[in-house]
Amino acid sequence: MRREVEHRVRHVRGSVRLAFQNDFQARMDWCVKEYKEANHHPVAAFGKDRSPTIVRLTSSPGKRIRLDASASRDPDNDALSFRWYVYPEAGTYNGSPDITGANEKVADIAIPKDAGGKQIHVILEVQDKNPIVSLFAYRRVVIDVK
Ligand SMILES: [Ca+2]
Repeated sequence: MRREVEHRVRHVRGSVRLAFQNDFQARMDWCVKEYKEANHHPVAAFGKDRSPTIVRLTSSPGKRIRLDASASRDPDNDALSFRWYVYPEAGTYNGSPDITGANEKVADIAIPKDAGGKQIHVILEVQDKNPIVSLFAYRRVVIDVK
């Protein structure tokens, strides 16, 4: 089973692969260790919203939108790192909107002037810095540009 899982994850790219492998290790730890000895997922917040739901925003070309994940937390009190990136395959805008502070808990995205009528998907990735194994949490922000 483990061999099959490892074979499959080779086909998944980048941090998603790491997230998957680390989830697997963390679940093994949950089976055999006390709560306080295992790592648990961070919670990615957008504004005050700590739910797992997709965030829906509306904006206009040329505007900037504040992306604030500072209410994110970790049940083990691990330090957190943050990454914001555009997921172009999911949206309808083909360019690369500029994100200032893409590796900070608070960032902002510039809505391109040619993005009118398009949809931009932004992913927030929160990673904990647990010494046992690092775990990830994600939020998706969907911006409809009028
Ligand atoms: Ca943790």
